[in-house]
Amino acid sequence: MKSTVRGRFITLEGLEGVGKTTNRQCVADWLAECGIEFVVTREPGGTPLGESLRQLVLSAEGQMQGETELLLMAASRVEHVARVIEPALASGRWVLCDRFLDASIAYQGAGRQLGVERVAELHRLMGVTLEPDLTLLLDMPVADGLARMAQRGSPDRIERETLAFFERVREAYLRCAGAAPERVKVVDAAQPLETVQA
Ligand code: Z5A
Repeated sequence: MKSTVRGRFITLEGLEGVGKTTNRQCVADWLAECGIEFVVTREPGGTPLGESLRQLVLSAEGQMQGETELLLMAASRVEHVARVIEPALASGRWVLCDRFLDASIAYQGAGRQLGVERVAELHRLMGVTLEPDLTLLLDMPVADGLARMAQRGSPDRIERETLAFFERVREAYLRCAGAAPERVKVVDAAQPLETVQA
């Protein structure tokens, strides 16, 4: 009997405006050219409940406790892993995901200053132990990413955060890359798009 080879899990990470969505399409095109079956998805989101949670967490008016924000991100992730990511990988399809746990480490752990270890521990308690096989971290100076975003429509609740918040997020992402260099590959996202994609 033919056994199914487990798919690979690829994530895209980085600050707003670094080009995750743009480059996700490039990776998807490359996988298709290679004849690999894959699923494209995102966080928060990726399931009907996850998309509702995304709407709630990004568009809420006024203040939200950092812990509440973390729990909503994590709730979306639990559903996503169980209903979309794990089944796809088990059936041999690759998964290309716009943001995953590293985003909670960076935004809630460092940006909101809830503590990186606390975020990791919460996920362990919930049984989210899945790690990407490859993470493409698109990195560029915070101000440049925000300038790209300024050309877009009105910012969501998190996009309205301070420069200091985003600097903490960027530093945390770079620390993740330093701690797991075989998994997390840093791409200089300030370069022209063709260079980034190459
Ligand atoms: N969040 C969190 O806090 N905790 C978590 O656990 C998770 C998420 C999972 C939603 O994420 C928010 O949720 C996000 C983090 C938080 N909050 N914020 N703020 P998202 O991924 O959906 O939203 P985003 O980060 O704001 O992504 P985005 O707005 O779609 O940006 P992007 O995908 O990185 O960039 P893009 O849309 O591909 O490109 C932006 C523009 O730059 C566009 O006009 C491109 O044509 C242009 N671009 C791209 N690359 C280049 C190059 N190389 N040169 C020139 N111009 C370029």
